[in-house]
This record gives sequence, C-alpha cells and structure tokens, in this order.
Amino acid sequence: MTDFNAMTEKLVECDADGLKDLVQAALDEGADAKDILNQGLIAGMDIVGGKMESGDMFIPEVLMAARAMAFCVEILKPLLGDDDTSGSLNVIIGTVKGDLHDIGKNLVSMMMESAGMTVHDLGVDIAPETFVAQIKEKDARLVCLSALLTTTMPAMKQTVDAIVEAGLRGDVKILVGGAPVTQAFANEIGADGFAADAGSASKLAKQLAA
Ligand code: B1M
Repeated sequence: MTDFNAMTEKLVECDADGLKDLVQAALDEGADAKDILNQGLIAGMDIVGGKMESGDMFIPEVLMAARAMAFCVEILKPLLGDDDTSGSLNVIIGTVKGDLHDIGKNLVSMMMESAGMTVHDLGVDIAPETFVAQIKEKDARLVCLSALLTTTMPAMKQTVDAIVEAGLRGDVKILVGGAPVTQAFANEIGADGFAADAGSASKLAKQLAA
C-alpha cells in the first residue's frame, strides 16, 4: 500500500531525490496520480505552510520544497489528464500582480491543457494591463486569475476592473482561485466563477465557456 505520509515527510525535508523515488515507486505499484498529488504532495505543502507560518521553516527551505514538488508534478503531469476534452477554448492564466506563487496556477494550467484547452500561461506577478493586452492579442474567451496572498487579492479586483474599462468584459469569462479566495470574494469583485482546486477549475472553465 502506498505510504503517502512518507512523501509528505520527504517534501518537508526538501529531499527532492527521495521524494521522486517514492513518487516513482508509488506509480510503479499502480497508485493513482491524483492520490499522489493530493495525499502526498499537496498535503506535504500544507505542512510546509504551517511550518513557514510558525517560523520553523524559512524561505530558502520553502523554495526547495516547492522545487521538489514542481519536479514531481512534472512526473505526474501526463497521468493527470482529463478525458473530457473541450475543443480549442482559448484561455489566459496568470498569478496576479505582486504575487510570486505559481504551483497551484501551474496545476490549473496543466489540467486545462490536458482537457484540450489552449492555455497561454503568462506566469507570475502579472499586471492588470498585461492581462488586458494578452486578452486582445490571444483573442481569449476565458481569463484565469490566481492569488495566494491576502495582500494580492485586491489585484484580482484591479484586473477585473481593467478588463471592464478596456471594454472587454462582454468578450471573456473570468475565473478566480487560490487559497485565500472564496466564492463570496469572486462575487464581490464581479468574476464569473471561483474554483477551489485545479480539477474543479478545469470543469468550471468548460461550463463557463459553453
Ligand atoms: Co508563500 N505564503 N510567501 N511562498 N507559501 C503562503 C501562501 C502562506 C499561506 C504561508 C503561511 O504563512 N502559512 C502565506 C500567505 C499568508 C496570507 O497571505 N494570508 C505566504 C507568505 C506570507 C509568503 C511571503 C510573503 C513570505 C515572505 O516573504 N515573508 C512570500 C510572498 C512572495 C510573493 O508572492 N510576493 C512568500 C513566498 C513563497 C515562496 C517563493 C518561498 C514559495 C512559492 C514558490 C512557488 O510558488 N514557486 C512559497 C510557498 C511554497 C508557500 C506555501 C507553503 C505553499 C503554496 C503552494 O504551492 N501550495 C503556502 C502555504 C500553503 O499554501 N499551505 C504559502 C500548493 C498548491 C498546489 O496549492 O497554490 O493553494 P495552491 O493551489 C491550489 C488551490 O488554491 C487552487 O488549485 C490548487 C490545487 O489544485 N488554485 C486555483 C490556485 N490557483 C487557482 C486558480 C483558479 C482556481 C483554483 O482559477 C483561476
């Protein structure tokens, strides 16, 4: 039976090689990639977050843990696909201005790509005007905004406002997410949808675009 706790421990120890070996062994044993992601990697990151908050882990270690996780997500990527493909929906995704967190955003991007969408990932720390310019350039129908900090949540509203001011609101649906974001906040800022995780984000994207 797969020992997901061992994975969370390796992640907290920032042992990328050890974690990779455990992930590979679990896959070889037939473990489900989604279970590895949720019960091993994301659960480990939650522990890292707690240690960061309590001062038991510092930024360089958190970065090492994040890199170890990203490395293993790459291994899982081809196995996390969504069979229900959705044509060539043109999507723009980015982490909002001031925010450098990208692991969750990358997972959302990955799930959407594997569901057949064309995803333009702008990266992190993306200014409202860049989102606006990219919507025009890529002729996007869906814009996905990620934020992990309470202090960058206002940048989500600024981005929605910039899209409205540019006269593009009728052309695109806006989906928001990230740990501090809620459905109530999405309603408050005038987004079309909120998703709590990457799988639901991909499903909601299809519904919004339908
Ligand atoms: Co940061 N950090 N961090 N950090 N960091 C948090 C978010 C924090 C909660 C840690 C803590 O204190 N407990 C805290 C925020 C507190 C708050 O705002 N209330 C925090 C802080 C304070 C900071 C700094 C300010 C620390 C400092 O410098 N003093 C700093 C800010 C830098 C900046 O952005 N300007 C900082 C820096 C960093 C690192 C660079 C070291 C690193 C990021 C590396 C990277 O992303 N490449 C880092 C990390 C790794 C974390 C934690 C530990 C893990 C985040 C993560 O990747 N989780 C995090 C604590 C935690 O979350 N438990 C923390 C795993 C990932 C899969 O989950 O991103 O939530 P998540 O994504 C989920 C969902 O939210 C959802 O789908 C994913 C799951 O399927 N989702 C979406 C995400 N985006 C979505 C978009 C959608 C839909 C769903 O639609 C568009």
